Amino acid sequence: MPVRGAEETREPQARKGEVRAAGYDVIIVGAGFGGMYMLHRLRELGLSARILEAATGVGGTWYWNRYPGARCDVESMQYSFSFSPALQQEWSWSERFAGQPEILAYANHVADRFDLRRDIQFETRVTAAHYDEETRRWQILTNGGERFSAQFCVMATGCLSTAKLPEIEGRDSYQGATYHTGYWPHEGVDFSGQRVAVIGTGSSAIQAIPVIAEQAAQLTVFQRTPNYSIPSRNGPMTPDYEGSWKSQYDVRRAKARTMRTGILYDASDANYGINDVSAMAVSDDERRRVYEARWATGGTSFMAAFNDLLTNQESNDTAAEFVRSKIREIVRNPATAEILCPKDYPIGTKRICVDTDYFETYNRPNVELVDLKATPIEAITPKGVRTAAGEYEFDAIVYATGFDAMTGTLMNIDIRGREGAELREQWAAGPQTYLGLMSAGMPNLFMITGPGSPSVLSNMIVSIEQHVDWMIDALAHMRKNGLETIEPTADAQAAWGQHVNEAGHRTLYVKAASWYMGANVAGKPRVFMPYIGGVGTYREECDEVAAKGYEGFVLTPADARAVAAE
Ligand code: NA7
Repeated sequence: MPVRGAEETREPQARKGEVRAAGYDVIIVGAGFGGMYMLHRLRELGLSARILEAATGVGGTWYWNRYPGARCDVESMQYSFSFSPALQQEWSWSERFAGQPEILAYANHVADRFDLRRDIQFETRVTAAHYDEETRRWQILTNGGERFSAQFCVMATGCLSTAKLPEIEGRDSYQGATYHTGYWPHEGVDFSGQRVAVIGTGSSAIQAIPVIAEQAAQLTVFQRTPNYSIPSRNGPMTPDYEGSWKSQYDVRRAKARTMRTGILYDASDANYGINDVSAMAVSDDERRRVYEARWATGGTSFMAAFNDLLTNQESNDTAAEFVRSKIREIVRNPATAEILCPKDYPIGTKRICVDTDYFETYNRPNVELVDLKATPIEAITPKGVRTAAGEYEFDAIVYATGFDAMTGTLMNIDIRGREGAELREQWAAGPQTYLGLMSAGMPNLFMITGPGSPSVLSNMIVSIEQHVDWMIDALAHMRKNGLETIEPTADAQAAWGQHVNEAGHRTLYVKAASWYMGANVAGKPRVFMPYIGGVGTYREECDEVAAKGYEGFVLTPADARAVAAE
């Protein structure tokens, strides 16, 4: 059966004794930006689709990550959908970098504006997806025991959606309140008058710490690895800035899609804020001037100060040293400043952080920093945290300890393809994908921003739109040509995996024990999971594959079974 239209029957024939599953052309897992855009485009194509979403609302990562200070580090004018000219004109952002509540409001606006909710089933967690070779359909199971059947299954499950608590002895014995930044209570938390611990100093902690410090009586930060962080210089959106984007959105969005990260760091600059010069090609004074200017502008554009910061150790050292000099300038206590200075991995190889008053917060009298390298945590106790230096008592512990990134959520679903082969087993040594879009042996199972695509190294919304558009084109092609299944060949997948790996190893990224490398989860294979080739290059690679008749994929005609059966 080819890709069917909405007008055709939805219900697959139930086999004898089998509970009949609700049938769709496509089941989408997740109602974040990826899932919502996919649903919208599928409707345009005339396919029936349903989103299954564990949360009570849309927004994905912005639904869950409600910790104080949560904010996007891509500018709002760019961290937004481009597919609808009307949407991008009518929505107004209040700040240069929007906070979580505003991004969640935007996600809800998108859901309402495109009437998406009627095809979203909330509070429904997908626990299994099994491919039935006989019917050539995915059988999808949920935590509520519901069953769905679909010709296609799209995993829009996000890259950072499985929060990770640290494996510390005695964690469950603690009697105070505990929170994880990735599962923050909807009603918020009032830390007034409390002694609060924050464990972890990644992006989430760096955003949360200055805000919690203002409220709590005492804040103690437990740091294992210091992070490089650049001030965001966030501020209110100005009518001029908004107007300059809205009047040139088409041109600017088109350009952004060709950039390495999918972001224009400075839309008014001839080179879009990328300084295409080696850090070693300029004098010490000039280099310092460039870094000072980037520091003053703020945000992740700091890493575009020179063109080899992520490939040349010597160049990287100059940027790292500049940031350390800033930390030493800002933090008044020299011993605390030294603990906050990252020294043992290149800048940018763990995700560069962007903050508002992070280092300044350590000048507050109610904030203390504990260096876990010097005094490791021995246990969580009923009253607090015990390190090699003694016990600290707290009213609340905030775990800002990150995620089982990029693969965790997919590996938690029991996904089985042809001959019952399990994704978990196939990915045991690291994720195996072709273009980060599909995995061999899993026909008609797509991943939005899967491992092996630029994903977390890019503006996620740019990457989401590109993936969804590619998938929609593939489905339209299948429909037009009477094709029923699509899946990558093992050879194409292996070659892509090698390409992703080689690209990663040409950079300094592989020198850091980061979540990009799976290093934050015990036993997880150390593989550089995202594709560093760049959003623009990657788009060309995907388009070329499609132009060559979906090179590296096997597409099966609807009547192949009849032929095979004869
Ligand atoms: P991250 O960036 O993974 O940060 C987690 C932090 O928690 C990091 O500082 C870790 O130290 C620390 N951590 C983890 N386990 C422990 C234990 N057992 N003891 C002490 N400290 C620990 O997660 P975030 O949520 O901040 O950010 C994730 C992404 O979300 C971010 O990059 C943005 O893309 C949005 P470590 O570095 O492992 O020594």
